[in-house]
Amino acid sequence: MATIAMDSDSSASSSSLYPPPEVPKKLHLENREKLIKHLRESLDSSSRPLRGFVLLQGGEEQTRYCTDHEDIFRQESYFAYLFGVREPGFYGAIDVDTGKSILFAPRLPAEYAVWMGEIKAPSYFKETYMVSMVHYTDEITEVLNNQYQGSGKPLLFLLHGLNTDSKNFSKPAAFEGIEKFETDLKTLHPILTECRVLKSNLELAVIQYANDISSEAHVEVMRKTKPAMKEYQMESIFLHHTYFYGSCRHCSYTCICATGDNSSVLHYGHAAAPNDRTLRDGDMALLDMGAEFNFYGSDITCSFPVNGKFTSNQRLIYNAVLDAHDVVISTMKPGVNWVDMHKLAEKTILQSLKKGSLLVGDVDEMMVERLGSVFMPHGLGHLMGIDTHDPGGYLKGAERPKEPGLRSLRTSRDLMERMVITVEPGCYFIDALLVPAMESPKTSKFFNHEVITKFRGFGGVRIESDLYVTSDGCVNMTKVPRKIEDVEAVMGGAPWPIKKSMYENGGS
Ligand SMILES: [Mn+2]
Repeated sequence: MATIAMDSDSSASSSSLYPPPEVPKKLHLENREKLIKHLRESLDSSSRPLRGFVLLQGGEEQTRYCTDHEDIFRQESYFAYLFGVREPGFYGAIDVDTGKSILFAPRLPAEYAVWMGEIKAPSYFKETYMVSMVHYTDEITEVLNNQYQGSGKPLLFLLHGLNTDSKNFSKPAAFEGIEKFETDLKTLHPILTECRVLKSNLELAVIQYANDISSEAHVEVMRKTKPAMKEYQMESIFLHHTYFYGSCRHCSYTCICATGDNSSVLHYGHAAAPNDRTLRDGDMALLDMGAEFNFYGSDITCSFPVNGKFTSNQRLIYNAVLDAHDVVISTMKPGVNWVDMHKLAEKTILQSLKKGSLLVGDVDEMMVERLGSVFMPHGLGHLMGIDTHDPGGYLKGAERPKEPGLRSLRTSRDLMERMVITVEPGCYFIDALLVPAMESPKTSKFFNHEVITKFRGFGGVRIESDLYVTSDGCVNMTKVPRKIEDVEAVMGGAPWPIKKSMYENGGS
């Protein structure tokens, strides 16, 4: 299979990223050490004893409705962060006193070996996941009591807290015999969530691979896209490339493969709009697709004309969004506030729309009336990691902004070194927002009604990259063609990354 990766013919499918790297389980060991350090500091600062166990329950296998069809299991994200366990039905504990980690594996029935394969011994899991010991889930009460050094009932720190994107709560561990323990539902969630916000070097390396393989797959899709294709064929090329070369069995989210007016539907691609339109010459495509590698995700959007050549109207909207994307990235560094970055992106887009004669009047006045949210109703970007919308966007007590556009932001925080965050400005022509704004006495005056009418049905453009914040700036982990000349060159068959000499020689 190695010859596939070696293939240097740029017209055939190939990958320089095959085979995918082995991810060291030390990544999760480091995550556990980081949690215990921060948990101890927190307990110490409130004069509480450094005693008890962090206890998490891993994910369970799910079946389809009443049937026995099992969906492919994907580990619960907090459990994946701390233990990296890929199998369902586990519990995991960490001793706050000693830092020792214990996995509890499900005791599988003998017939498992007939239908599912070898039943692995506890020693296998101990070695694979680099934990101090492994027992069975029916031994939790006994083992934790034996390990406990203090007096009275042992204390369990359980995971309970709000996910500010879904509004769901994480489910605290439950098991037979839990009444024999003291439980604390408050302490763990904010500390563990904050650990996930700032990425380690190993985490960054995994996210970089997810970005590399997804970037390469986006380029592959760009090269193969032609009018008369179906949207799902673009999705299929992406899925094949990331799985075949990158071993990515999961995506970070459902692929959005929107063309024509569909590209103004922000969450297109769901079951009721399943990427099934036929591409027409002259359409823009908006492809938001990201693969997941070893639990960690990527979240990338490319927009391009399906026939490979931008029209002047497509150039105008595309460059408005690209300027916003670029100016935000060049401004990002620790201490910069994310709401300010959102407004910077909005303002940049409004200025371009004014320059292109779609809008008239004073841009600052447009900002006061929140006109930017008519064209970009979603937030500028979000924290990303094991979850596409990684938790920690709103610290305890932090309020969501209330204004249109800003209230869609998944974080209002100041940037910190080692955060991974997406930058995804967009400009869409959504009738449901555009028509009321054009009719409103407050905002009607800003529209050049004659010009903007020509953009009805245009769809939209989004450009999305994944960034990590460094001590004095940020690094773009996404490596896809962005400049119009690069997009057109790659779609015309040029290699990616573009070789400088191509331009010097007057193009391909
Ligand atoms: Mn995103």
